[in-house]
Amino acid sequence: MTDELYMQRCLELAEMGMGNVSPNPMVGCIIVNNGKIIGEGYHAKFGEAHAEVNAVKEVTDRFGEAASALLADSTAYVTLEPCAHFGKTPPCADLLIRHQLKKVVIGNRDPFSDVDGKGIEKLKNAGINVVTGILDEQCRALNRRFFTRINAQRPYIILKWATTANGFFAPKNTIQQWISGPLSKKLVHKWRTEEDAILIGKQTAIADDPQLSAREWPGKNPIRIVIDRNLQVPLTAKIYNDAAKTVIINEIKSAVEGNIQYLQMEDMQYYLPQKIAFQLYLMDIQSVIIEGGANILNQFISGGLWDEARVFTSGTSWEDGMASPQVHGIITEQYEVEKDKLTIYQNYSKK
Ligand code: AOF
Ligand code: ZN
Repeated sequence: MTDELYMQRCLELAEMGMGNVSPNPMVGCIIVNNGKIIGEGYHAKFGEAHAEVNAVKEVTDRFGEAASALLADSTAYVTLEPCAHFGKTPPCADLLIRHQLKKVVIGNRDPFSDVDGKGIEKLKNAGINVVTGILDEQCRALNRRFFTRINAQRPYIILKWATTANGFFAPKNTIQQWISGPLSKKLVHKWRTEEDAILIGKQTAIADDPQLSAREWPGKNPIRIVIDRNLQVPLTAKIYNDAAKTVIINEIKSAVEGNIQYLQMEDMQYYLPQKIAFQLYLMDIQSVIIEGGANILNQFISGGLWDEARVFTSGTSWEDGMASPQVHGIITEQYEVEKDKLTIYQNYSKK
């Protein structure tokens, strides 16, 4: 039980890297000596120190000369197997071995091929007591984007839309009206800060003329991706006229013009979701939130190419409109956001 409690703390720390470490995983680490946490760390920024390095550093900073004896008598808890490779930083397994930690308790094995058990093996060969699989499921859930990218060679795909109480997604033949309330909008902006990319189709780009930013929540903006096969979104659209980067996937041209990257894709009428998913994987995009329109959402749903669907249902009903997408999955969360009901589905075929 104590192992689980300590791992829970590591998970909290890991989560602090959310939005800043992709395509790396979020990782948290603590060093425990004689029942006391003496150092904590997490992977805070892509390309910078790993969690274990920061946790060990806190111990050496706090305890000076006494640190080496303390570390040699301590247990390290870490949400992910310590790395074994020389990447942007030297191997964390070597660091723990050098400081002669007595025991290392791990959440998940790292699926990345340069590590994938080699970190655990290094620790064991050095005589360190290694325990694995503590809060395995929770650690995997936290890094579901990282695991999906490595195991399925595609980003983690989140679908998001709002529907009226009677199942309409958008009005027919008029501009889009906001269906969900202001707090739901804020929540969506928070979600945008958590993902690498946001994706919409041509219809939504034209009808809503959205900015696709996270302006109502502190954090970074995702890369904007627009699917516009024949380049029909007018150059007056907001996304073409601000400082942020946009990638336009289309059949006509490949070019970079200011902040716009045109990315050419062949035969977009066939296997579009699969092609987009692989293209985003190649771009190191680990997660994407797809916010419409119904056509794009339905293509990803019918292709089975989604992981989570986040659906707002408002209290209002419309007389007519375009039908909302529908998804079948495991409902994992359902709650009220002001007057809206939020339902989160997981794709059960992936379990
Ligand atoms: C750890 N602790 O905190 C993290 C790990 O390019 P690099 O050098 O930053 O290495 C990235 C890989 O290292 C990443 O794909 C994953 O396998 C592992 N991440 N490992 O021991 C950490 N963030
Ligand atoms: Zn590492």
